[in-house]
Amino acid sequence: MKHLLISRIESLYHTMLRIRRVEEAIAGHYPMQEMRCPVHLSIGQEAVAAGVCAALRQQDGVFSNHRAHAHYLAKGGSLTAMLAEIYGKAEGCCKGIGGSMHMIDLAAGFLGAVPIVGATVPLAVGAAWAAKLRGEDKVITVFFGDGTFEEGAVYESINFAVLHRLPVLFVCENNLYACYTRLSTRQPDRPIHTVATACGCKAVTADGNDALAVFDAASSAVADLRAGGYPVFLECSTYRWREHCGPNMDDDLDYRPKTEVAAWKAACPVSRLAKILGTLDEGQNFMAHAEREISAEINTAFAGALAGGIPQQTDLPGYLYA
Ligand SMILES: Cc1ncc(C[n+]2csc(CCOP(=O)(O)OP(=O)(O)O)c2C)c(N)n1
Ligand SMILES: [Mg+2]
Repeated sequence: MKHLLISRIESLYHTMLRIRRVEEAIAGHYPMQEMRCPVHLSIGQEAVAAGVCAALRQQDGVFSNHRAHAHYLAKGGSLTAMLAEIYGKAEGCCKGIGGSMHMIDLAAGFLGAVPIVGATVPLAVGAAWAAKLRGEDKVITVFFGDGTFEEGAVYESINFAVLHRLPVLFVCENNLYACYTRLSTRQPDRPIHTVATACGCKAVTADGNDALAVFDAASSAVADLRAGGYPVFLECSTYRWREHCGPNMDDDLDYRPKTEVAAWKAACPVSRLAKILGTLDEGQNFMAHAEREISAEINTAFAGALAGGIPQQTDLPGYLYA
């Protein structure tokens, strides 16, 4: 039992550290202006992607949104194909014509990311409906932000999923902001998950900076879904560290209280598990090894992505429905 818990902590730590280092590397390369698409980084929010995806199987499907890198990587999407996509290379996961906000890796069960806020929620419900009709043993997860609750399709989707008892895990990453606007000035004063409960959807919450807590909540939700129960809504509280869109910090803009930013940084999800690992025999070795391994992987993946070619204009009609 103890061994299982340690290997779970190691695996969650590794997933989060990998996401953190990949996104830091993206932020580092961005000023070179070779990445010609916007990037929305999840630094600070890694525990949600890591905890939820650790509760899923390869054949389970995941949908994401504009802030997609963490979900894609946690679900097992190819790092080189993701970087190639961000660099606009033909070898990218969307042939280099989608960019950071259009990620897909069907082999990993990462069914897609779309930047239109709320757009993947109905897609996930449709995928779950298809899975149910086909008798497939899979659950569909969709990650979205607190801002998604300002889109009507989300309410309709939850209603439909409850009505048809579809195997959907709705994961709301409540990071308190949509761009520069605080939740309290955009939505009524009520916990977001109560909207799901009002639609008859089972709802649970988790500390979104605690990967173990997210994993536990997601695991029991997924167990319910697999048993043929109702869809489940999981609200995770978390916080974005960098600017809404782009590689930089934007604390100078003063739209977030400095004390709030500092408190959330002190609750860093990666350091949280590092503290636990630091108390274990071999924990320091594990972390040092993970750093080296991830650094080597990132260097290789950047080199591979940069070596790719650019998409040809003549290929464009091949991706259009006429
Ligand atoms: C329908 C639609 N409206 C507006 C936008 C512009 N936009 C992009 S991201 C975003 C904020 C999303 O906030 P949230 O859902 O909380 O996700 P977060 O960025 O915090 O992860 C907005 C308004 C959009 N992409 N789609
Ligand atoms: Mg948000």
